[in-house]
Amino acid sequence: MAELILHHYPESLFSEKARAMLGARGLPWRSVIIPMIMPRPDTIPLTGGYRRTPVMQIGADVYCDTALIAAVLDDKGSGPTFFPAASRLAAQTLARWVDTELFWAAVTLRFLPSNTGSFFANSEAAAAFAADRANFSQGSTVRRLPLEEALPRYTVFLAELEAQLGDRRRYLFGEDWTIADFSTYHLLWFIHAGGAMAAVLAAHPAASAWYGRMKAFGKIPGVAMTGPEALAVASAAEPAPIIGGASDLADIPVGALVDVGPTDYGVMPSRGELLSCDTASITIRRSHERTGVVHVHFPRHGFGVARVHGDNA
Ligand SMILES: N[C@@H](CCC(=O)N[C@@H](CS)C(=O)NCC(=O)O)C(=O)O
Repeated sequence: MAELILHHYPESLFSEKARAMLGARGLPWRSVIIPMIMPRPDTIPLTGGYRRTPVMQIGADVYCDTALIAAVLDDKGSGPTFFPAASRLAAQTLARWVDTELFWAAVTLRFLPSNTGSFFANSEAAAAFAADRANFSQGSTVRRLPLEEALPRYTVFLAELEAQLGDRRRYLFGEDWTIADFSTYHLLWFIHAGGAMAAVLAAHPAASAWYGRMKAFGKIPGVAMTGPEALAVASAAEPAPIIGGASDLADIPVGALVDVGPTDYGVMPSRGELLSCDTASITIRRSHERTGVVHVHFPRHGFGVARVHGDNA
């Protein structure tokens, strides 16, 4: 199997979700640390525009968004599936709610002045981050949560988590993990990384014990690789063939030039030739002088496809 290359940065919560999934399944991985803010000259050639973190690369295939990364990792390594048949819908739906709704509570809580901890090296870094994220937020369709909404959203969730785990089960849906454990874990990791809310978690013993078990998965490091080395890997590889690629979009056929991007925030799209679009994923083909031809894959849920016409092509 070609190496699993994660493009990420240490402070990124969705990267922590990917790192924990890799660790849980016992998978060796390569670690490309990207800057916390733009520019990212060794990442954008791979994605063609998408700028959210993390992305996972396997040879000349690039997987955007941890929802898709989870699906790709699920048949690799060892251990229980992230999507057990008995609780698949519940686990996926909880994971999505946590990744999109509880996420905004986590952002508010993590960036409280008392909870920012060592996130920023100095005030210049904080100002540069704010400017970068203002840019990132352009075109966003979501609302930032004020503290009076964010705090109860989290504490109510934590109380329910405690109740769910109260029968001494190991994971949210029983003795084996599901995708919901990894989504929930990375949110708690982010909120509690700042230290100021430690007492809130400590007051929930079952959730704390579960959190400790999950955190161990995120501690297994990848082997360092540089961005240029990762681009060279893409350049030397061929993308995995797309079998029976079809488009379920009424007005956009396979072969069309399209922009694909998130529909909620960080909406910067990637441009390429549509290879397939179905309920599992969207795939485009694109090329760059530093990567050769790559296939870039996105989840279907939460992403939009727009045809690029004439003058915009
Ligand atoms: N749904 C996405 C969310 C990714 C996301 O929001 N990542 C944050 C960092 S944790 C991000 O992209 N921030 C802006 C950036 O890194 O440029 C996923 O599951 O991967």
